[in-house]
Formats: sequence, C-alpha cells, structure tokens
Amino acid sequence: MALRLHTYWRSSAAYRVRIVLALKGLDYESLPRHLLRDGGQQRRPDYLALNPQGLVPALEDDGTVVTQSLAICEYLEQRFPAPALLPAAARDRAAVRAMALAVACDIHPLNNLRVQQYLRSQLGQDDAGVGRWARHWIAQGFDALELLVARHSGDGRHCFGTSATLADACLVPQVYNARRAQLDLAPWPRIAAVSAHLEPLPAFAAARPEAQPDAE
Ligand SMILES: N[C@@H](CCC(=O)N[C@@H](CS)C(=O)NCC(=O)O)C(=O)O
Repeated sequence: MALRLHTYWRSSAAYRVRIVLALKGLDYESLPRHLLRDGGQQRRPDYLALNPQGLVPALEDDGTVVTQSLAICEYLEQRFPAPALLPAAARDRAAVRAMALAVACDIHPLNNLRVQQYLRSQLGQDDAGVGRWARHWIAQGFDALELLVARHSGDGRHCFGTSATLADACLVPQVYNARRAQLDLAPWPRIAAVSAHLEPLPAFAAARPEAQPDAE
C-alpha cells in the first residue's frame, strides 16, 4: 500500500488531510506542488490529469485518485477506520460534518489563493483590501463556529466531544489561516482554546505547515 499526497506546505486544505493521515498513523509520500512557482504547479497538465480542478490536495492510493480534502478525509476514514474521526451516531456525525463544512465550504473558499489573485488583478485590491476581505469572512464564519463549539464540545479542548474529529482537522488549519490574515482570536475564546490544546499534539504538530518538507 502506498499513499501519495499532492500537497503544498501552506495549503490549509492539504493541512486537513495531513492531520487526518497523522491521526491515523499512516505513512505517505509527500509530493509538493508549489502554488506560486512557474505560474502555479497545480495548473500543470500532469497535475490537471489527476485533479481537473487544479487544486491541492489530491491523494493517490495504489492507482486510486481522490480529490477534495473532505472527500479524501472520508475516504481515509472508511479505508482506515481506527481511530474513528467521526462519531457513531447519525446526529453526532452530522454535527461534526456541519462544523467541518462550515470551514471547508463557507470560510476557506472565499479566501483561497485564486480568489485573492482575482481580487488583486481584476478588482484592483491591494494587500490592505485583500487582508480586509479575508478577515471579514473568517470572522463571520468564526462567529458561528464559536457557538457550534460551545454546543458540541465535551471538554473545551475539542470541537466535538472529548477526542479529535474531522471538525478539529478543519478548525486548526483555518486558525492558521486566520493568524496569517492577522486576525486576533480574542473574540472567539472557545476556538482559541481548542486550537491551543490541539496544535502541540504530535499528529497536529507533524501536519503543520512549517514541518513540511517543502516549507520555505
Ligand atoms: N475545496 C477544496 C479546496 C482546495 C483548495 O482550494 N486548495 C488551494 C490551496 S488551500 C489551492 O490549491 N489553491 C490553488 C489556486 O487557488 O490556484 C478542498 O477542500 O480540497
């Protein structure tokens, strides 16, 4: 069995998958795609043949190609069930997925590289404008996530219950992005507490951008 992850150190979507791989104790080969170099290596024909969206991550598993970070995480969850990153009960699974999707569908896409590039090149925004845009959408998303964490966390150290789930694998990279956008986490103490607990844990630490082979 050989898992290969097309990744970029600063990609928060790839960061989610790296967390899940690490939580499940899975070895994998890291295949970096530099998102800025050569006009974006994620847009090269060889990569588009794997992922027509031209986005990282993509996972290869013995000839099977899976794209979209949450599809990859769910694939890994089914292929390697232990430790479980989704709870057993339907309502609990839905709660974890709702938090993961709040990040992956509603916060992150608005601040993706290509969106920021479009704001600059087509809408005349400078660093200040793009930064304001990013902080606005992250803040709006965090306002809701803070309440969801309050509702579902069992210990104030995880998004749901008392152990790591898919929601945590999405939250920590989004907090990393928030810091990059210079957003102060003070208005969201529960999110800050969950992130502060998880970030030093071995699986989360191994997945962090600065620990990746392509980190600059
Ligand atoms: N919904 C996708 C988002 C993937 C995504 O946006 N990846 C970013 C890096 S975090 C990317 O490849 N950006 C390249 C670009 O915008 O050209 C997922 O969850 O996998």
